[in-house]
Amino acid sequence: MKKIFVICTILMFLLFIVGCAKAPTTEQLQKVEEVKREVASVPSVPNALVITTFESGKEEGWTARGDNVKILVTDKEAHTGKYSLYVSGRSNGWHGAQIQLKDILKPGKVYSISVWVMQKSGSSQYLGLTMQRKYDTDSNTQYDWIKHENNVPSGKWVELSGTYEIPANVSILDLTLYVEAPSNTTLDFYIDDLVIVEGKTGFRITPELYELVAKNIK
Ligand SMILES: [Ca+2]
Repeated sequence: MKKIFVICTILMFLLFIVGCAKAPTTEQLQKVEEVKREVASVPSVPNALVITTFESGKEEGWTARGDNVKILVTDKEAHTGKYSLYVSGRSNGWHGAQIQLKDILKPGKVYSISVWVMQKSGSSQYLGLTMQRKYDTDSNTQYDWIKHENNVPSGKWVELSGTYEIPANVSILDLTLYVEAPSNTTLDFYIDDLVIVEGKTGFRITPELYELVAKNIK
């Protein structure tokens, strides 16, 4: 139980420090450094670099992907807490929501990424988590699938997760993580609880864990 409490305390810290950040600015990177120093003293806690829960009421670094696409922090649905990010106005498979990671992730490292998605179309849908990347060694922009799920049921939060490895000795020109719905160009969907940790062992936010954290805040 003590271990769980320590993890929750650190997670609470992460939720407030990193989760409230906006774009990956110098200010955010400084906050990330603060978080890294904090978690370094607890080896069992994953080395979280990015957490977005939308509980700040802001987009937390996410932007719309595609012309006329809209993103909105909403309290109509949430995987945990009160808020999630609602994506609408899509007109292409690759349209969706994205977050820029080029100043946060580093060459020669492997990362585990977890995000939760939900759609309410009334039928199962195909949703994907993809990395748009360009290294100095790439002649063109590349698109790496991290996790694509064919059957995301209507009305149910589903985790998209996987690992992403960046070669050593490259310069990162672009590294944009995004959620898309490749086969349904007009699908609206919701996103919540992105967590990126260094290493191959993933970390996910669950409603149970969130509740535990919420109790510790009081
Ligand atoms: Ca949330």
